[in-house]
Amino acid sequence: MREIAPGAVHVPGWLTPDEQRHLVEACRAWATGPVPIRHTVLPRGGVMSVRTVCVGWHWQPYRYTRIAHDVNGRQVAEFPAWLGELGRRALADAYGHPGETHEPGTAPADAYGRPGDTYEPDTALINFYDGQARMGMHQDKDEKSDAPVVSLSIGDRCLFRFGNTETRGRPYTDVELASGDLFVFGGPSRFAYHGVPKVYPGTGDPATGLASGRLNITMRVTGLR
Ligand code: MD3
Ligand code: FE
Repeated sequence: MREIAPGAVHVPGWLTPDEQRHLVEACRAWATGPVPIRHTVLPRGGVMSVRTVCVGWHWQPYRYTRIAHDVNGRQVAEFPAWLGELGRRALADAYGHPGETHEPGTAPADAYGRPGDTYEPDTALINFYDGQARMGMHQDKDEKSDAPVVSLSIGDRCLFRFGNTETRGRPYTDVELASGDLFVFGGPSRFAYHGVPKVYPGTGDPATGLASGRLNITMRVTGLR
């Protein structure tokens, strides 16, 4: 466990192999529909190199809707209760369990005094990276809530770049993310720039169910209803 910046906690190897297989299976099912996985088209005509499918709420740049107007006009799959529980467990493990005592000043400064208890993510964005896919430095600002983001990585390793809240550029910290890693971004890290400059093909274990590529699942609270 490593705190990269205040509220940004990396927990390597958090998911068990069974949990990774279960998530891969769930993502594979969501990728087929009701709204199939696709390359998101940006408002100015660019096409993202990652492929994305959403549950709970559909993200398109730069808003959340229930209906995937930019794909097939269908409503996205419902956000499953089991995924919310995984999110609460992730927050509790990254930020400390209820009743656990912290050294003064080590608990992140956010609304989660008993971390995880009240966290209710209502959307997950599932990104699939082939060997060429990248994600440029960006902030996630379409959510109307400052609740933490929970990120789970499965498959090939990648280079993850975690920046600052002011600019796309330096200072940033580069971290390698591997299959099973958990990353939580809350408090002052919630609105930091971040991106994925590189994936390392052939570094994943096919036993996860992913023969190649990288899967990233992020849970968020949209603040919408
Ligand atoms: C920090 N995904 O979906 S995960 C994204 O690996 C996104 O697919 C990358 O950036 C991926 O928006 C990075 C880590 C991550 C995700 C969301 C964040 C870091 C974040 C939101 C706020 C701050
Ligand atoms: Fe992001």
